[in-house]
Amino acid sequence: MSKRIFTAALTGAIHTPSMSPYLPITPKQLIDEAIAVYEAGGAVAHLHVRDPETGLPNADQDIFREIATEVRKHCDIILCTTTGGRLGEPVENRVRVVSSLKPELATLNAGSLNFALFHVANKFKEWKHDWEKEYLENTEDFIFPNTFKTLRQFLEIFNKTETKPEFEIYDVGMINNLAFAIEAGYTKKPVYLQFVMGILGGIPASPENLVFLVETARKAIGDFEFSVCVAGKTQFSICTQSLIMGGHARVGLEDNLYLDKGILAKSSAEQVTKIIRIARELGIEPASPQEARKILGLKGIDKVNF
Ligand code: KMH
Ligand code: ZN
Repeated sequence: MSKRIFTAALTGAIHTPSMSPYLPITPKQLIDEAIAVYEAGGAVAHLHVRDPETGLPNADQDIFREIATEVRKHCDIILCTTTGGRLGEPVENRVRVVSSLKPELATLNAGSLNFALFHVANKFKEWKHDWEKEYLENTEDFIFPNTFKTLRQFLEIFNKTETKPEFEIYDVGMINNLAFAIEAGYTKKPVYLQFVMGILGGIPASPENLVFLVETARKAIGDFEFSVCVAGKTQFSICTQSLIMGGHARVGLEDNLYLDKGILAKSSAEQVTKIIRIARELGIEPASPQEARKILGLKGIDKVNF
């Protein structure tokens, strides 16, 4: 039986509170979501934090710690903390969560891109908070900075804390960046890649492009574990393709607010339940957090600092 890792990205920094009443904002909501994802069969919860009053994504270390500590009391789900943070968060703030919590797994964005969400702003008429419209519109001119220097400096910290990087690959050239980082000795194989498809500014989400990404990475890197996440409505179909290709899958409200056409997901756990139902039809079972730790070669929950 082939076991795969199902990750849920709980809240992210892309969607804003006006887009869905179900987007988790407060520490309590994020804690409940992580536990619900575990109960639905998810092995990993990808975590961003937000200001509990305004919903603005931030990098508040106390909130990260509160959530991680509380989730750990209830279950052994792997927490994959973001080092992407809010769009526009200074680079040093983004990586602080790795130094302080020493998580088993954290994202590491493998290249820079014009991370664009401005085209989404005009789909909404009413905003709950002042910041939302401008936050989205400003991305017309926003470069999400992940230079070679950032890559090197972040990896020095990851190596110290024995945190496994989940390399976020938004476009094919970023595979090259990662191959360079391995060659230069910044990080060691086997690496774990998250192909992020469908962000404006990155690679479009299509079956052909996923094949292209995986094949390019095989040539440049050799062996690796990979997962796929998709912004928007092809989330479930491309995640299914990833499973068929031997990969893992990430769902969650960070990437897609819907469960089906026109139906908002009430939680990331609902999306986890759906993708696991599809997986089982294909003879694929979800890996438990302990099995996921083995697959990814993680240091173990006893070595985190929370
Ligand atoms: N917040 C976005 C800029 C990550 O978590 O590292 C990208 C992101 C990736 O969410
Ligand atoms: Zn994220």
